Amino acid sequence: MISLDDYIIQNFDNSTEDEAVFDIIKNISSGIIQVSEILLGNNNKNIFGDQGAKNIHGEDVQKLDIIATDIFVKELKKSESIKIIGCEELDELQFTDNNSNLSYTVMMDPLDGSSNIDVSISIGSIFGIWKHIPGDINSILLPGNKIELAIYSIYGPNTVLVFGYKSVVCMFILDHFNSKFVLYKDKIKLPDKPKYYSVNESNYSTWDKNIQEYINNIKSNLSLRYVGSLIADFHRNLLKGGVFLYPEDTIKNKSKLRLMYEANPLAYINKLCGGLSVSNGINTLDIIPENIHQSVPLIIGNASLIEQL
Ligand code: P6P
Repeated sequence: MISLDDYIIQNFDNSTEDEAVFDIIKNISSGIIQVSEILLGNNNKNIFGDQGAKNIHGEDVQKLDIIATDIFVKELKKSESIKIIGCEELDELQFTDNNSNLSYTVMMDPLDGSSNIDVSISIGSIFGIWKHIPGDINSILLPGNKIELAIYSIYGPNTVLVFGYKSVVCMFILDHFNSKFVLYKDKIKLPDKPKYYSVNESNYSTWDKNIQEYINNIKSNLSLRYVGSLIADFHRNLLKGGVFLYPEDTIKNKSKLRLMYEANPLAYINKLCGGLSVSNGINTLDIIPENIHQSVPLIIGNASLIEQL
C-alpha cells in the first residue's frame, strides 16, 4: 500500500507551488494524527465535556475544540507559506511571521461535530486553503471557486484523510501502528445512483416550501441517514451517493453552517467528485464572502439530485 508521502512524491511535480502544498498537507496530516491519538488515548476523561466558554457563534466550546485548535495552529505555522489562519474557534484572523514568497490563507473548522465527542459518533476537521497576494487585503476572503486545496479528516472507526487538489480527490486511512496514512482510493467520483439523503427533519416547519416539497419528493427513492456531524454525513454521501441539506431557518432568517471553513472546502471536494452544491439557489463556490464566520444554507451532493431542486 502506498503512503501519503509516496503518493504525493509520485503525483505532484516539484514546482514551488506543489512543494508548498505538499508541506501543508504533511503538517495538517500530522495534526490529524495527534488529534486521532488523543481521541483513542487512555486519557479521554480529560477531553470530554464543555470547556466552559462560548465561541463567536454562541456555541458551547468543547475541550477538544480548543485542544484541536492549538494542535492545528501549531502545525500550520510550521508551513513557511502559510500567512493567514482563520478558525471557527478564533474570533479574529491569525497572521504568521512566515516570509516565503508564496502565500496561503487557511480557513479551518478544527473539530466539526463536537457535540458528538462524548457519544462516540464520528467527528472531523475541515480545511480550505487559498492563495493570498501579500499586502492585498482583498485577497484574504476569496470565494470557494478560488480554493487551491481542501482537506478533511474523519475520526471514526478509522481515521480518514481526504484531500482535493488540482482535479483529484484522494482518500487515505491511518495505519495507527506505524502512524502513517496509506492510500485507500484516488480519483474519487460520486456514484451515479445516490443512496441517501441527510437532513434534520425536525426543522421541517422552518424551511422554504420548495425545500419541503423537494424533501417530500426525494425521500421515496432514498434512505435517511443523519448523524449530526456535517463531515461524517458528507463523507458517507460522497462515497455512497446522496444529498446533505442544512436549509435556512426562514422563521429566524438564519443559517447554521459556515461558508469559509465548512461549506466551501466540502463544496470544492464535492465538485471535483462530479457533484454540485447550492446555497440560496446559487452555486456555493460562487458566493463572495463578507466575513470569515458568515453562515449559509447548504445543499450538497450528487448533481442529479441538486438539479431536481
Ligand atoms: P443540528 C455540528 O455542530 C454541526 O455544526 C454540523 O457538523 C452538523 O451537520 C450540524 O451542526 C448539526 O446541527 O441542528 O442538526 O444538530
